[in-house]
Amino acid sequence: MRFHIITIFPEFFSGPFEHGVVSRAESAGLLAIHVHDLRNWTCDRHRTVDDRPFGGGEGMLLKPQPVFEAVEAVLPARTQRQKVVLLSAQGRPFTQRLAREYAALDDLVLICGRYEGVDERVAEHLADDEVSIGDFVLSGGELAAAVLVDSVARLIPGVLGNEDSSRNESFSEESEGLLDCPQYTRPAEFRGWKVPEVLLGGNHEEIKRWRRAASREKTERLRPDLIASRERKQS
Ligand code: 9D3
Repeated sequence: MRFHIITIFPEFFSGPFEHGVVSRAESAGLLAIHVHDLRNWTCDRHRTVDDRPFGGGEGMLLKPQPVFEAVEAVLPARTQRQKVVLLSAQGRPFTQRLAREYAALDDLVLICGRYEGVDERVAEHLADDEVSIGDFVLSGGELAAAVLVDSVARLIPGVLGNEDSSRNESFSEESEGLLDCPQYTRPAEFRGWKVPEVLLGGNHEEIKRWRRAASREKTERLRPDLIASRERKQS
């Protein structure tokens, strides 16, 4: 699978993908990451990528022409296995489901928003999806693109060492929409805090029951929204 990142800060991406899972997958030829400088598709002497919003308002917007030409250069024609995604604060929430969908593609083009935003014609007529990584304000789409690449890359068959990508699916079904249970390693007592007794014994039925209850308790406490969505799915 090929990732293409369109950005005004290409240097940003020399760090995040040099380590760990993504770097190993790239060396193994399972994926490629191509970073493109949006300014390569500007026409003026100052290599201008932004302009003022019609109707007035604070700040600047990414203008459409360099973004359209960059995407058209990277994907001259678009197949069903190629997608263009605009990363923006107004996008639809990125989820594991979307990560799984993207992991099946040949090419994924990521447009990193900047300034106060991007001319809406990019979302309307160029991008297949407009995606946000959460309800908080970033300074631009670059960090969001790095997050998205990491989460999609680890789902590409072969990347995690598990050839059948179904393991991820069975995992998410096994977990039944709950958070992972609390886990502990040695020592059995640290600064007076003891590891739950049941985990030290070898009763695997009892451990399984404890883990399920602990998952549920932690999910209720930290992610009540997940409990509510599970209950909606059951009824
Ligand atoms: C604070 C400025 N804004 C309100 C007037 C809107 C705004 C514009 C541009 C907020 C953020 C940004 C830049 N963010 C992104 O490009 C972005 C983003 C994000 O901010 N949060 C979560 N996911 C993403 S993906 C791209």
